[in-house]
Amino acid sequence: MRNKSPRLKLGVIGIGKMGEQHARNIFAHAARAELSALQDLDRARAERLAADCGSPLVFDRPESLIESRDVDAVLIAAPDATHAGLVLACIAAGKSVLCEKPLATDPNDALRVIEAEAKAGKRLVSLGFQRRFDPCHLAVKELADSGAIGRPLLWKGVHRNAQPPYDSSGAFILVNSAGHDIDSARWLLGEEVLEISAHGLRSRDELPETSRDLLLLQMTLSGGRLAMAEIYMSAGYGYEVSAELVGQRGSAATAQRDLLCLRREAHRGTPVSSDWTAPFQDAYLAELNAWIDSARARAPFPGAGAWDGYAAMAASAAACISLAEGHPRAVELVAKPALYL
Ligand code: ISE
Repeated sequence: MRNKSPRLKLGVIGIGKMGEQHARNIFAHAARAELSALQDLDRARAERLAADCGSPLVFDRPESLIESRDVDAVLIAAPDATHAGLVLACIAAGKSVLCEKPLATDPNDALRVIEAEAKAGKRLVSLGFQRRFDPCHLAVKELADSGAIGRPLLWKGVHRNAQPPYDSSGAFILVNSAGHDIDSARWLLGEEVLEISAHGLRSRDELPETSRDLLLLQMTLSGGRLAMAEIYMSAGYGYEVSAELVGQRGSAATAQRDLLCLRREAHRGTPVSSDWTAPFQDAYLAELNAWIDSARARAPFPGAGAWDGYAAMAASAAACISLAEGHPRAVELVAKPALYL
């Protein structure tokens, strides 16, 4: 039976691939919330989605959606460069916000967000690092936290897209996509990234000269532990993400949740989707409902917050410098405000 208390009215800003998935998830799966507003630069696109999702209000400007009395909380899935400004507007309006990664495209903009949230004195900002809600990643964390592999020493990650989402430059990939891997290492090891090095290559001649669509990150963390990630945006065969914690007595790695094994023409194996949202649909739903419940209860969100978005952005920015200059780069973080301790 539906909870009698009023459902949270959610507005979604930006209805590209991820924003549309979030809007449809709210409409179809959010038990304690309703899709009340949409905004996109392409109004016709917003109106088509609205017609599919219970006819929520459609706004021309994101600020109008944020300020609307018909919106209690905001989900931001607009282009990366708009995230920090829109999050600041949500903080100013006193509204909970789930911002898709990255929090910002520059560490100073991310810093402005944590300063504004700290000044507001309440945790309004949540980040869309959905791997923290993925059952496989959660199983790895639970096993490692139990001591079953001894002290975790090394985080290893693989992040492969079938093809670059928008841009194959190293800087774009490090800011747009690598934040997931940096956050996964920080979260699973429970430490900050102190130093990062990035190396990259262009995987194929048909990509622009500036492409660095295959990247290797190496990180040293605050407790002396290590992390490394392969980030390959032109893997071709499909989309795959994995994480492994290597400990003193063993390792714990995410498994691929395969639905079937295909046997055909002397081949036996499992199909791999090229759609980067498909493997994480469970995680997106868990993240969404956890955010809704935290916003309704004005309780801390169990996933990533503004500090995590800032820390990931600071590491991404240092990785961009490392990639350009060819040597490891220190990750500079401000002292953590009391709000995040
Ligand atoms: C995309 O923006 C995402 O957020 C996906 O989770 C990530 O795996 C992909 O590489 C990004 O382009």
